[in-house]
Amino acid sequence: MSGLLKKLRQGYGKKLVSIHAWNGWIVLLLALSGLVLLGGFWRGVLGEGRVWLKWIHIAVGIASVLPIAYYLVLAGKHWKRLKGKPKQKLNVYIVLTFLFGWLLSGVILWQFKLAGPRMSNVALVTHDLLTWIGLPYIIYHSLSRARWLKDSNRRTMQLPPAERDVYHPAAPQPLYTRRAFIRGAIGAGIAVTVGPSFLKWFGDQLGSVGNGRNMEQLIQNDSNVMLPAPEPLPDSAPPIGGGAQGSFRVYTVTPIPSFNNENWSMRIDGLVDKALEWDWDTFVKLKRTVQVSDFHCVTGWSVYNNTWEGIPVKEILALAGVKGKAKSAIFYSGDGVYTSGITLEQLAQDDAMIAVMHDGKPIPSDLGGPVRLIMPGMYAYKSVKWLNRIELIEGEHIGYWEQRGYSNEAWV
Ligand SMILES: Nc1nc2c(c(=O)[nH]1)N[C@H]1C(S)=C(S)[C@@H](COP(=O)(O)O)O[C@H]1N2
Ligand SMILES: [Mo]
Repeated sequence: MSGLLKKLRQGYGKKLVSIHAWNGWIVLLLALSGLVLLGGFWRGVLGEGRVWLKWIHIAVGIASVLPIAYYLVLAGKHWKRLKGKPKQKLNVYIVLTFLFGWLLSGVILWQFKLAGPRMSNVALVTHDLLTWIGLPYIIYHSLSRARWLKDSNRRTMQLPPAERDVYHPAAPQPLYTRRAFIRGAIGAGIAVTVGPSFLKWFGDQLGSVGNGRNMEQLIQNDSNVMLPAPEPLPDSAPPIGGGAQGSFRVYTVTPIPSFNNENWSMRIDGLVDKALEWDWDTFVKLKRTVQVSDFHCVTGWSVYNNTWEGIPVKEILALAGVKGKAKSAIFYSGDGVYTSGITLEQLAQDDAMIAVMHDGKPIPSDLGGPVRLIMPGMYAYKSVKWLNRIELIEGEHIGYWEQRGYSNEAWV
């Protein structure tokens, strides 16, 4: 072992440089893939590619252990060389903290099923937070140390390169070097570019912790006009769940559709005794029930204690009468694109619900209102938003995300 360590440590200066370069490329790759995975815009564009990209991100993330471990082997010597350079030491600590934090939270997100929803939630927020702070830091770090900047500094200082780090009482000390100015400009540029999105993200996180401010915004933003508004049952207002905890991330693969009494309807057809269709007037009169359940997205976030009010899927199936041949149902979204398939066996769950209200209020358009499917036992990609049709079929249906790599069995 010590023989190997010795070998690894030989010529460490060059090795440090190459570790630094490798690490830089890995961070760049992870940053690009990570930002694309995060961005709502790319969800729709990428489709199936998103699942691939996620695996690339995970694989590169795991591979990032190698340069970190190699650095740790050389760290002792590096540390000696940094003697008397507290700023550079601090930089090493900061970068290592980010790398370890990303790695640890990333592994939890990768193994979210083992970690459970609460751990994954914390890991996701940590991963995002580290990215918001760490990425600008690293961009600043690499830009402000780029060779062209060093060269420009040398010209400013008018000192031979070998002496530029030496305290030199005779040399004039300019108040603002050209390098300091360019660094300041880079820092300001990054702050202006990243700042607003960071503040928005940060606000969303705060809103999700306490008073559900986030939800109020979603309700204000509601572009549906469904009349009459559904009257909440006593169990919904106030919600027996005590109010949802956490915030929904608005996911959609299409522009968000808007509905009103004219363009909205609900239908059940396929292998049923009689196909049925409701307009809003008749649909709001169907008997509803209330349930409290948690909502888990497969990407790691959850919203707890949702009080949903709606029609149990069972009741709708019973109204139409399911033919013996039928094995599963396709749930269609009014966005015209999104679907998900669920077997009748799975739909026998009491809590499978066609939801009309959340915490005593109509479901806003961003969250899939006026009507969305809720399958509390399953990951939320089964919970089709803007639900407008149920079709009973003989076989199995592979839905939108299921075609793109998500498991058709989605039990949490
Ligand atoms: N029509 C439609 N339904 C959908 C989706 C979608 O993109 N379009 N995304 C699914 C996924 S992956 C999740 S996690 C939840 C998110 O629900 P929310 O946007 O209300 O938070 O909706 C599910 N239902
Ligand atoms: Mo999801």
